[in-house]
Amino acid sequence: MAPSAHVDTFARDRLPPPDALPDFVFDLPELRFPERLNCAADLVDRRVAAGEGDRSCIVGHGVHWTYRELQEQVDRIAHVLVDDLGVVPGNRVLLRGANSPMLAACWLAVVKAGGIAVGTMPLLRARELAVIVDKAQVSHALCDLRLADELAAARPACPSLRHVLHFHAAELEARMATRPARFDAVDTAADDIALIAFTSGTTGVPKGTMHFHRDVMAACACWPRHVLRAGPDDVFIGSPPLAFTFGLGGLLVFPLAIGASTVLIEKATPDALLPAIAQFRATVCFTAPTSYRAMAAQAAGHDLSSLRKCVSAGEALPAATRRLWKDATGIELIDGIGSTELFHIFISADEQHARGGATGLPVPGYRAAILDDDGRELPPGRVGRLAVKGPTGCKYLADDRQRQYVQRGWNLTGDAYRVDADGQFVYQARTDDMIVSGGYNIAGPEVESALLLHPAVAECGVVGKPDEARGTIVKAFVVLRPGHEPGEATTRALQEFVKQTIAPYKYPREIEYRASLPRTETGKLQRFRLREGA
Ligand code: 3UK
Repeated sequence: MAPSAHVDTFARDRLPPPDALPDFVFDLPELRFPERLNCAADLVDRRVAAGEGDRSCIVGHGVHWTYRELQEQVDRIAHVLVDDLGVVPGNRVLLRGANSPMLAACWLAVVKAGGIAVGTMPLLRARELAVIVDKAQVSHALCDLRLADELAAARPACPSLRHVLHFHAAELEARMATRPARFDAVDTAADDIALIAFTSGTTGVPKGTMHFHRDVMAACACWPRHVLRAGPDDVFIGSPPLAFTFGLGGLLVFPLAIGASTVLIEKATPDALLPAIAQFRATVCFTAPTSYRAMAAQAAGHDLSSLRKCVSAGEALPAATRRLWKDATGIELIDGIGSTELFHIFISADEQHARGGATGLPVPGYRAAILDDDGRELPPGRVGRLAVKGPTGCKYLADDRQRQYVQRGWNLTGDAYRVDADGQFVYQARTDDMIVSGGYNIAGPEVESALLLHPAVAECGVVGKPDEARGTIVKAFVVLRPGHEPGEATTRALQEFVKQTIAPYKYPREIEYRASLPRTETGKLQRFRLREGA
């Protein structure tokens, strides 16, 4: 290993022990990295040095920066961090804000200065922020002024947090104006930690996943290059927060890696995303399956002619949603499963390989297998635990759950999957979401996919409900489309429809109607909350 540039070795000292690390495989020529690498410098400075500084880079929040302009913002922020706030390589710097060009510049500045960026979801409350600050022993924070309150409320519980600086017409910009426009990137080792991304953690303390500078560049070399295949003239847009690695990759790191441009909008609900695609002539869109479903219903009123590639991730893409989007826009969705632990997508299908109901094939650079409970590889057709390895992998910050996620060198994502004869990986459910009813194994998402084919269903969630006679029954929570009424007749129609679509024993014995379903900020259905309500 090349010598670390980190003066503060807190994170490095808390990497998992060698025997708890996943296997790392680098079997593509583009996965050979130099010993010293600063991913922020690689993404921004290299482009400017290559004479492409005038290319359009980041748009949003009333600004439009070229690569050269972004570089200047990043360098001034890096100077503020180092000269004014005393950030040393290895310090954890918390970032808080909705997606915006400034938030992106702050991320790049922290990483360029050798710090470790700790992104946080905009909706987090003081209590949740305090847990993250404590776990990562965060020393500094850059925070959007409009989100200052919760962080301020957290501070009494955050003794490690010495400096908070606000941005967006605030102190950070005032200080930037006094600092030099050029900053030399800290000469980090390729395996110095660049970021800690916390998992959304539906239960328990969130896990901090650590990623090296090398991991960020490895992610760029795999899925974007081999599956997405966007180009320098593409304009990226989407909804996932930069604090979520789906958003960090799709809306910042991947476009910069190819010299493309990215639109960072603060509010990216389906209603807001559609007009933004038209306004910015966006060509590549990243969002979650439910967002595509909602946008498909309204697509006709918007000019989406600029769009050419649409990526769905975060949860399983139902075949019905793929069809709706194709009918509305003519575009075949690119589905991909990724995780915070692996940084980004590792199984996916491009437009040519897309097949309704299947996620796709292992992304070049990654290997995937289906294992039984004893870790033995299962043949095609059998449902088991999804296992993955590649150039990136799980490295939790001081967390015993490392030995659950990583076993025998494989990353176990917690998903039940099956491989079909054609090699396509087919999602079943989260392993702990499989419903066992009347002796049958039923995957909730399969029942959801069937319900979504019915024209009355806008959204739905299917869980197991404890039942005296059967142990567990299949229960569906359904949001109806406008013009459809809840009631006995609708319930019977939906049940009959499911029985006609998939094996009859999987039909929901109980259906409850809701105005909306509980979702995380990353677009995932919170099944545990539905189960509590069942
Ligand atoms: C589920 C999917 C079926 C699956 C993520 C792309 O979602 C991301 O990261 P998280 O850590 O969650 C990981 C889990 O989410 N999942 C994600 N995508 C799919 N299930 N089909 C999909 N296409 O349970 C997985 O284990 O929040 C996604 C890129 C980066 C990410 N961090």
